[in-house]
Amino acid sequence: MQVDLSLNAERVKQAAKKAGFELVGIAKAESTPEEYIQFEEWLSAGYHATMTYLERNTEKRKDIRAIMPEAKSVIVVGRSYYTPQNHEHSDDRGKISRYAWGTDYHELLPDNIQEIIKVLHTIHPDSTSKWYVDTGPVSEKQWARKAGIGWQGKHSNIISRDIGSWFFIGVIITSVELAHDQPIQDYCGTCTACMEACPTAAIVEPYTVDAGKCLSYWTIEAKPEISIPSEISQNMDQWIFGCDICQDVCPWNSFSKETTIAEFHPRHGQTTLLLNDIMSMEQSEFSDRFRKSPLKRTKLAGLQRNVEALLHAQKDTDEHI
Ligand code: B12
Ligand code: SF4
Ligand code: SF4
Repeated sequence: MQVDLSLNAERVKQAAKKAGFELVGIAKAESTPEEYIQFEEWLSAGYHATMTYLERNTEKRKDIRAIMPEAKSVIVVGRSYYTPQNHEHSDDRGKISRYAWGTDYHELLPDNIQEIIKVLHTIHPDSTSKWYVDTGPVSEKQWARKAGIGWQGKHSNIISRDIGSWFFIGVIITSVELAHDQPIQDYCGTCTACMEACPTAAIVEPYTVDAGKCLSYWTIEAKPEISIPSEISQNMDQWIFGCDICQDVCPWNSFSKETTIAEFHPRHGQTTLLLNDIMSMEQSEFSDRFRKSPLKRTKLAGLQRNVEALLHAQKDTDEHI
C-alpha cells in the first residue's frame, strides 16, 4: 500500500514537471490549527486592512476538508515568472512589479494544472479534485510550506533553494491518497535584508506583513476611491503597481530561473510606464493595452490614483528642497 502511495506521488510529480512547474510537493489534507491561530492573530491585529474577504470562510482555512470532505492530499505547485529584465529608475516613470509584466497568471496556470488533474483521474477514475491559484479561501503559502516546496521567508513569501521566490503558487486538493512530503528548514538565518529595505516598515516583525503599510496593498488592493496616506505615498519609490523591494534584496533570488512561459515576459519590453501616459489615458486604451494583464485589477482609476499620489509626494519633496 505504502509503495502505491509513493509510486502515485511520483507519477503526480512527474506530471507536474511535464506541465512546466519547476516546484511540486505534497501535503496531507488535515486541519492546520497552529497556522489558523497565527492567521486569526493577523486578522485581529487588523493587518488585512480593507481586505475583509479574508475574514470569510474561516472554517475552510482551519481545516481544508471543509472545502472537500473526501480530501486526502494537497498538491502544491510553483511556477517561475522570473525574466532577466530590471526596472530603470526615472522620475517620470512608474514601476510595475515583476509578476505583472506579462499576462495574468490566473489566465495561464489553470491549463497546466488540468494536466495534473488528468493524471489523478488515471490513478483513480472516481477521484475528485479542486484547484486554486489565488482564487479561494486557501492559505496557499501555508500549504506550500507544509508540502516542502520552500520555506516562508521573513518577508513572508515562500522561497525555494532552487529558484528563489519569483514564482506563483497553485494548490490542488484531491481525494487521491498520496505519499506526502515534509516541510524544509528555514534558510533565512540571521539575514534581515528585506526588513531593512522595506520603505514603509511593513514587515512589522519577521514573517509578518502589515498589509495596511505595504505598497503592494496600497497600489493594487486598496479601492480606487481610497486615498493613499502621505506616510505611504512619500515612500513609494516610483512603484505604481505592486512592489518588489523585499524580494529584490533577498540573496536567495540570485538562484532565480528564467520562466518557460513566454507570456510572462514584459509586454513591449516595458517594466515601467510613463506617468504622463497614465494620467492622460482613456478607458478604451486602458482596456485594450492591459487586456489579460494583472493591471486590470486596479482599474484605470486605481492606477491614476497611484500616479497622482506619487506626483503629489514628488511635488512635496521638491518644495522642501
Ligand atoms: C492577501 C494577499 C496579499 C496581501 C497580504 C500579504 C501577505 N503577506 O499575506 C498583499 C496585498 C499585501 C499581498 C502582496 C503581495 N503578494 Co500576495 N497574496 C495574498 C493572498 C491572497 C492571501 C495571503 C494570506 O493569506 N495572507 C494572510 C497572512 C496571515 O498570511 P501569511 O503572510 O502567510 O502570515 C503567516 C505568517 O505570518 C505566519 N507566521 C507568524 N509567525 C511566524 C513565524 C514563523 C517562523 C513562520 C515560518 C511563520 C509565521 O503566520 C501567519 C498565518 O499563517 C495570497 C494567495 C492565497 N490565497 O494564499 C497571495 C500571495 C501570497 N501573494 C503573492 C505575491 C506574488 C505577492 C506580491 C509579491 C505581489 C507584488 N509584487 O506586489 C506581494 C508580496 C508582499 C509581501 N511581502 O508579502 C503570492 C506569493 C508567492 C510566493 N512565492 O510566496 C501568493 C501566494 C499568490 C499566488 N498564488 O502565487 N498579497
Ligand atoms: S512589498 Fe514592498 S512595501 Fe510590501 S513588505 Fe515588501 S518591501 Fe515592504
Ligand atoms: S532577505 Fe534575508 S531575511 Fe528576508 S526573506 Fe530573504 S533571506 Fe530571509
